[in-house]
Amino acid sequence: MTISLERKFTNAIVRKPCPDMVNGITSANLGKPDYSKALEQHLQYISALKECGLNVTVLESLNDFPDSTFIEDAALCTSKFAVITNPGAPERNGEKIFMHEVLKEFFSNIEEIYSPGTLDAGDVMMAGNYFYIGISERTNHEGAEQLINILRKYGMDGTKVPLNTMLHLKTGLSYLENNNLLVSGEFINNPVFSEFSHITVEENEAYAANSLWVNGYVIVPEGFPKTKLLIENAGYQTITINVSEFQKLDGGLSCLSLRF
Ligand code: CIR
Repeated sequence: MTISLERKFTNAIVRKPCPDMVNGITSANLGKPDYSKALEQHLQYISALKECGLNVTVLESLNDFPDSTFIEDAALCTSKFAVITNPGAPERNGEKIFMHEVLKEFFSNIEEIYSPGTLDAGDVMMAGNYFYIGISERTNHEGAEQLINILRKYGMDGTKVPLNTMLHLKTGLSYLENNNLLVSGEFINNPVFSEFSHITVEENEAYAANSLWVNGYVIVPEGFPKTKLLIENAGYQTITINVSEFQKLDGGLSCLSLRF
């Protein structure tokens, strides 16, 4: 099921990286991030979100959680409610504790995912009122089913998408609104996404499959010219930023913020 309504975001929440981010979880084999470069890149990211018209709330870093700058995984924000997730990596699970305080400033309806359900919101792709939920090493069936039940309470719905190799669903997919789906790797031929119009990312630019639509703009990671051109040819204005230090931790553009 696809919906072509284009949404408009007004807010973003980001979390400043902490010095211990250099010890974040990774499978990337790109070396350790440079903290001062990461701070600079994070400021560029905030500027890009502002350029797209968002009010950006910047949260203080959480020193005990190296991956907490990837705030997208700890909460899901929709037009009607927010969900505090139950992150699937044990060393990241405690990030959820800090989300209620933050979200209550913006949402009167706050839901939660409970154990044994686990869910990282990097596994959740929103397309209008319909949500695709990756079943991954971080998100289990129980967590996804809890989310689907929450969605139904608010007149929304969703479906599960088992992953093979990707870390998160949105590692390999980005919804660019207007029925356009940026798609890579294992998702290219997945029939679940066949109703979307595909913009297919080449294997050697796979990281750019996590580009970020915000209010008609698409923020694209620096260094992936073919994908940038494909997105521009589909009619979008792009903003390019360097997020190399976050890529070293398997993190992409969407992971670095909550948008609503
Ligand atoms: C992790 O492994 O959890 C972090 N190093 C990267 C999280 C990236 N988040 C995302 O794709 N939503």
